[in-house]
Amino acid sequence: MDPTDLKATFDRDGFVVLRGLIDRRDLAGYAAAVDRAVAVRKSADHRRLEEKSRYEQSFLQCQYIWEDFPEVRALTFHPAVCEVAARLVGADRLRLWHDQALYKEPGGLPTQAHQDHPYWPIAELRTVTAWIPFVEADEATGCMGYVPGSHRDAPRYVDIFRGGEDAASNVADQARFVPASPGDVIFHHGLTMHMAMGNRSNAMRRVYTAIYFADGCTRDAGEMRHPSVDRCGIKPGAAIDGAATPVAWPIVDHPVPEPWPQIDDERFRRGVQLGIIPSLP
Ligand SMILES: O=C(O)CCC(=O)C(=O)O
Repeated sequence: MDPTDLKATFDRDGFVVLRGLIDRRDLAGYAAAVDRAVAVRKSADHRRLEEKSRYEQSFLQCQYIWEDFPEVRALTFHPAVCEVAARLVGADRLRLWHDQALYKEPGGLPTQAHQDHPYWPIAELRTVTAWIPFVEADEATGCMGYVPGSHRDAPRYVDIFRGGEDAASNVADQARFVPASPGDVIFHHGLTMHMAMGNRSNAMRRVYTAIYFADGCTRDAGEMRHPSVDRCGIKPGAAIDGAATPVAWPIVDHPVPEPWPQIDDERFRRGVQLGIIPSLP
């Protein structure tokens, strides 16, 4: 897609699909690296799908895997992906907020509708997620649906973690569901309302995402905690520029992560135990 059309589509709809942005052979290597990360991170979690919470039944989630699995970095900092992301948020310099594997298990439930930005303590709205499938993402495996234009709506926090409100029931009718193939990348704005279908197939729906933001964005004034800023002591009003959120564009050498502080907090311990966050010393 022509770069001007790309930005115009993103500004109009709040999402845009780039077909074949990543070479399929390269993608197979990245997918193998992310598979290894998920296998290691999730090796201590032996629960069956039905033993998990509503949220956990929508996908296995492993965040910040670029940090403890260096071979994932070639995807996190993929030049074509980062260049498009920078263009979409109108930034000369782009930073990574965090990455994650979102593997929807066979029988996995639909991902409930939500906007992402309300989960992040970032004051400015210049954020974008790259959604990168390793398999055919379709109505059987769990493709994404986006509500066109919803990035112009006010931020609304939906507590999908506790499964309180099934916002999907209200907005699924307005969503455009977008099948995607390996090599395609779908970019969505941090305020775009989105969801995903359940996985009715017998195979894992393997997807990797990376969230980027324009360099210069600052921590908002609220009290929300988040490792991407807390780890580096970023204070409200300050630029988010710590080692947890390295520059991703223009092209840089792959960054080297800093160790995670040991936080004496039950939620943090549970996150490590379930493989959601790294157990880096
Ligand atoms: O892949 C999914 O099921 C949901 C993805 C999502 O919510 C996101 O990338 O923000």
